[in-house]
Amino acid sequence: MSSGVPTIQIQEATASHSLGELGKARGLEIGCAFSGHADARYRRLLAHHSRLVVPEWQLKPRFLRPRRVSPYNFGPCDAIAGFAASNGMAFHGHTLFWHEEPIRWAHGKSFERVKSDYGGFIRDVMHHYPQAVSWDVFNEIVGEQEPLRDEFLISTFGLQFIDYCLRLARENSPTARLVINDYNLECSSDWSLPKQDHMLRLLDALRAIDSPLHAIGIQGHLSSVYRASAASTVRFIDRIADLGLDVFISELDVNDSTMPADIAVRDGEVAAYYEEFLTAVLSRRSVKRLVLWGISDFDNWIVRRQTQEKRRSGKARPALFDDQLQPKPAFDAVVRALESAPPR
Ligand code: 9MR
Repeated sequence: MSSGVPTIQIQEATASHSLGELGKARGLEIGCAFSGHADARYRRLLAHHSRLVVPEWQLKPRFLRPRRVSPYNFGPCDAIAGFAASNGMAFHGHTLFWHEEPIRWAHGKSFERVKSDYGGFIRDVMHHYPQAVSWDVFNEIVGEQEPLRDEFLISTFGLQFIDYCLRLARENSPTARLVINDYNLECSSDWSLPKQDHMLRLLDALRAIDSPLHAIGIQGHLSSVYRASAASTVRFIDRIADLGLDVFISELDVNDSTMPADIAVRDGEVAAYYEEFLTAVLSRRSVKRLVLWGISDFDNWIVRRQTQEKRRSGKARPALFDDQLQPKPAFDAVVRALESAPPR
């Protein structure tokens, strides 16, 4: 991608199609989450396929500043942003708010206090990464059972807080695309279905007060236990598009926890899952970005056993490339889905 990238050897999987180029030809931005892993071959693989980098955890509020008195820990994320820049890749800010790793020191009791503490945090972080083309201003604020997640700032200050952060984000980066990102929006289980409505209700409310927002991130952690519904996701995407918003498939992977142990069968099922889901959602022109939550099994949160899904057997094989960085059937499946996507 950049002139600094060494020549790629034939046996390296990177010599094949570039997902980033395939996507670009269709107006679709292809990105990958990145842990900052130092391996040079892995970095080349990422640089070859991805046009956008998302730090996997190094930009999360509690990682950046666990205590009020802590200095900002920008170093690890700076290294990832530097990798992106030196390879001509864009950088996405994930995330300014996350219930799972909150910064309690910014949980003021009064809204004025929240504005100064949480608002100050948002300002500092956005000023540190002016190159970010987009921000997950909020990650995971909609509930399955309840319209908004029961989290201190959200349940205390509600829409006022969400609107405040979005406006502040726009003020600090007028050109960045602002995103609300969430999981299970693609899930077909009965218990998860209300989540789509909860998101649409939130979007209606934000629209009524003219909050700045550009896209909804549908994470797309496709599970073998709780199957995704491509059809329901497409209907949901259309409703988001009706509101004038873009959609990012923002954290795509396939959790193979209950798939057969036989590797060929498992890889085939993983590939089919990617292909079915992607072919359906990419048929919608409002889907403008696709981010893989790890391009390879070599460095992957599911392989690292950071998920809650219990494994029935075998080592996880959730990504497009294996732990030797060789392409799997899932890679060809994603290529086919990209090739069949209409231009946008
Ligand atoms: O993949 C990420 C993992 O390495 C981190 O340990 C974890 C906690 O910071 O977050 C994971 O990424 C999550 C993302 O930020 C939000 N959606 C769910 C992702 C998987 O848990």
